Amino acid sequence: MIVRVDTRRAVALETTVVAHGLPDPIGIETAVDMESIVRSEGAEPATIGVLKGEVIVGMTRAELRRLLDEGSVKVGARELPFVLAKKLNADTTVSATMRISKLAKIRVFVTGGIGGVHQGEYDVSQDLVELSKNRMIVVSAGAKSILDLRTTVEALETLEVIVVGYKTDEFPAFYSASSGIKLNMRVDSVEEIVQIYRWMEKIDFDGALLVANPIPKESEIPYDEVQKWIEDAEMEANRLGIVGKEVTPFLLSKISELSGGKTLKANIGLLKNNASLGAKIALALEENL
Ligand code: PSU
Ligand code: MN
Repeated sequence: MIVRVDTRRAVALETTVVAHGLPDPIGIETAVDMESIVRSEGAEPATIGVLKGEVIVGMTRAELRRLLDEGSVKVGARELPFVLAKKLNADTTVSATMRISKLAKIRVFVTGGIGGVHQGEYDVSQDLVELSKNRMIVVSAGAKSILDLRTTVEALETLEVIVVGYKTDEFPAFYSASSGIKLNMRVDSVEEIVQIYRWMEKIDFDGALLVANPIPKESEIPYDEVQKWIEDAEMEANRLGIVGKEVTPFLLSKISELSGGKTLKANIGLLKNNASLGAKIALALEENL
C-alpha cells in the first residue's frame, strides 16, 4: 500500500464515482475539484484506488487518468483480495474505500451517496455491511434516490449504523434535500459530530457515523421531478436485463440522459458540498486529538 498523505488530517475519497459514477472527463475534473476544496479547508485529500494490484492512498491526477484509460474493475470490500491477488486495476466503492481507510488509519470519508437496498429484486450493497463494521465518519447526501430509501434507512438501523442529519430532521434523497423519511438524530455543528465520534471511541462502538448532508439549495432537484426519470430508467434496466454491479452506474447515467444533464449537475454539486463538510470534520477531529 502506498500512502501519500498525513492520515491524521486526511479525508478519504472514493474512485468508483470517478470511473463508474460520472462520465469521463467530468469524473476526474470533479475529483480534482473535491481535492482542492478539501485542501482549501486545511485538510488533506486521499483519493483511493488500485493500480496493478497496488493500493494507492492519495492518487495523483495522472494515476486517476490511468484508471480510466487502462480500465478498472468496480470493487467492494469483498472483491479487494481478488483484484490484489490478480494485480488488477480497481476503482473502489464506499465499502472498499472504507476498508482501505481503516488500514491507513483515516477516520473521515466523503462520498456522494452510499449504496443501499435497491427497489424490486434482492440487491443490497456491501456498503451497508461495511458501515456496520468500521468506525469512521462518512459524509454522504443520504443514499442514492434510485434506491428503496425507506428500506435502506431501516437496514441502517438494523446494522447499528449511527445516522445523523446535518442541519436536517430528514434523511436526504441525494438529488433532493428531503425524502419525507424522518431521522431521530440531528446535529447542527461539526463540533457535535466530533463529540459523537469521541463517545463512539469511548464505548468501543464498531460501526460508522453516517453524516447525512442534504444537497445545497442551488443544486437541488425536487423529488417528484426526479422520480419520473428514476422509474423510466428502472424500466429500461429491467428490459435490458441489467443486474449486479452494473445497476447503479447504468441508472445514474440513464437518469442523467433523461434529465438532460440536470442530475449530473446535482451530483457534482452535492459531492463538492460533502467534500467541504468532510474537510471541516477532519480538521476538527485532529485539533481535538
Ligand atoms: N456516489 C455517487 N456516485 C456513485 C457512487 C456513490 O455520487 O457512483 C458509488 C459508490 O462507490 C457506492 C456505489 O459505493 O456507487 C454503490 O454501488 P452498488 O450499488 O453496486 O453497491
Ligand atoms: Mn448491488
